[in-house]
Amino acid sequence: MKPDVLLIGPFFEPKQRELENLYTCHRYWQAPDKPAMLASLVDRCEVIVTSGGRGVEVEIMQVLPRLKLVACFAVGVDAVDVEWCRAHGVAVSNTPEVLTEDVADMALALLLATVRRIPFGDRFVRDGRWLQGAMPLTSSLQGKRIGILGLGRIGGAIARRCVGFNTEIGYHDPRRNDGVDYAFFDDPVRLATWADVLIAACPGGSATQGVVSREVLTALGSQGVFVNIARGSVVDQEALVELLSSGALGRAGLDVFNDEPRVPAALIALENVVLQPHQASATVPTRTAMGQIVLDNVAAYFAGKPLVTPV
Ligand code: 8YV
Repeated sequence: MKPDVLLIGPFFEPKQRELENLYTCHRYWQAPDKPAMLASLVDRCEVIVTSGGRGVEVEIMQVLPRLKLVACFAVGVDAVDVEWCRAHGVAVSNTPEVLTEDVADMALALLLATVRRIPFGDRFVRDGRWLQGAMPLTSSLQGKRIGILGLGRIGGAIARRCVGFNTEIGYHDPRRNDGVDYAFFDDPVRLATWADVLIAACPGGSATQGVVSREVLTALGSQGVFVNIARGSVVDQEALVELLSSGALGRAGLDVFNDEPRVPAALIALENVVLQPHQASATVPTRTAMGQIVLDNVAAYFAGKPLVTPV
């Protein structure tokens, strides 16, 4: 008898298939009668697997008294109530490190695409407008001040790349890092006032909800660039759209949004933004490695061994 696993939503298909070969997986998102599926698992489901975007509701976890592990296909576990899990003896695992470099690459890709107007230039060539004259000049990244919000693994990898682009680096983080010589700012508004570019690289969740506030975006200013590869929740999205529309904020490169995959029409209409559909970790090698970590954590749990990457 293979152990049961409740799969809340789909994840990287080849690794999901491996999981489904090893365990009796119950596809929650496809269940026509979800309460009936949960009821059938009450006395036997010890493991939930879910993606970062989907997470899992407390209402689901609390009907599974034997639940012991929520294995998350993501580094960010803000869609899982980790406090609730802790209080109820449920471990949570994530997929750190393997995605750091790809996510940092996306931050730089969005930054360059935004500052140098790469999508605009691409359309300019395709639409035949080059034949009528040269594309307008863009601003430059050279010598700019980059403010990084959250100097964890991903923020650190972004900073290392920014050094190679001849920029100056500052950061705000709850913890000052004495191992680096980037300028530290004890407050996001002060960081944004100093910076030409603000990159959000902090975790999502209640602690960072709206940390990129209207005040922060206003401080970044009409020539400022905002890049978000963190979570939509870290920014006041309404203020972001408003300030980009009025020109009070210069440009933005966004991989993440509130209420994905829905992106406000007002944002889509803007020419001064570059948009991505939450793609930062979405490469085949990284998603393969993330999926393997999910499998390793589930295997460790059923083997009675310590989890590979507990949160
Ligand atoms: C994934 C992510 O896109 O790891 C994270 O926290 O945001 C991404 O890698 C997503 O969570 C996969 O479901």
